[in-house]
Amino acid sequence: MASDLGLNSELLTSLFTAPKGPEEWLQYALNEEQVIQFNELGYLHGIKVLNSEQIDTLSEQLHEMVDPEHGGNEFFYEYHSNESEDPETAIFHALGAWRVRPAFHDVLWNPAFTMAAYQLLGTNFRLFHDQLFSKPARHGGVVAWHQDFSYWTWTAPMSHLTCWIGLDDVDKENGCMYYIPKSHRWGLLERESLTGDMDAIREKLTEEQVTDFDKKVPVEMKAGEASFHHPLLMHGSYKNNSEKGRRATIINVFSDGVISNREDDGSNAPGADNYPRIAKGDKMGGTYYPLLMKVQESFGEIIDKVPTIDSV
Ligand SMILES: O=C(O)CCC(=O)C(=O)O
Repeated sequence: MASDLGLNSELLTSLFTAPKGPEEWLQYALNEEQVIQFNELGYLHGIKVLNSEQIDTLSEQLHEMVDPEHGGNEFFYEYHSNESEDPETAIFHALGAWRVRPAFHDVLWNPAFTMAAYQLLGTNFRLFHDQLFSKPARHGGVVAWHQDFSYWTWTAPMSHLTCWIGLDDVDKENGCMYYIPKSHRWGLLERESLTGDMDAIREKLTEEQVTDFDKKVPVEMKAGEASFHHPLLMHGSYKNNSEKGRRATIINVFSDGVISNREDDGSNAPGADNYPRIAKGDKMGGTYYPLLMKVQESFGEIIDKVPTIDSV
């Protein structure tokens, strides 16, 4: 019987190490221009967060979890061996790996991620959930254009952030993500099927917004690099027709203090039943929404040296 790694809120391995003091945190800090870019465009990319040992270990453990019979599979919030709606393509998508394999647990406390996330949220924050997306070579499916917050309206207020980390080099050929710069100012739109028609959302957009799709930016990065995006930023990824796989792990977080907006019968929150339950009006917290950043304890003495979304 596998154990639930989510019961631990400390590092389980030596793959990542916690900085020993405030000054050690500074090596991970984004600079002011990067924070300003995130604020203006709604995203930031090419931030190195994993070394080659970390990439290899995460990749091995992802490989184990792709087998649906792997130990610990009962802890996933969602698990789709193939979520693609197109019978010609495939896409593996699962939420909850942090409770199943130690490297995916510990990556949540990776200081290269937590420092940047703190700067882009401006607050202490908690894990909401993680995600795995793997597109096989030659027939990898699409992730249709969407805004992440359209899946999260059962939490409030909107103070969320997504970090996308590549386990492979990603480019236009193997189905990298694309962002629409500044679309985080569009407001919340209805959501469409995640792995169906790539362009379904366009029906809901104004002419000007449709034109903005011409400015879409491919998020090409090396393995081990991360991108960060705002919860309303429009993004998606095309097919992988290349000879290379395209694997990613994603960390979704929210500011400490976000509450549940979920009706107890789940009626206003399709999909929310998959997550550890928090009653409507209660703070999202506890074992399964661990606090990943405690600024005061970590580098409170030098907090002024660290640019954040509120200070730039
Ligand atoms: O990996 C992908 O292609 C999609 C990921 C995504 O939608 C996200 O990180 O929010």
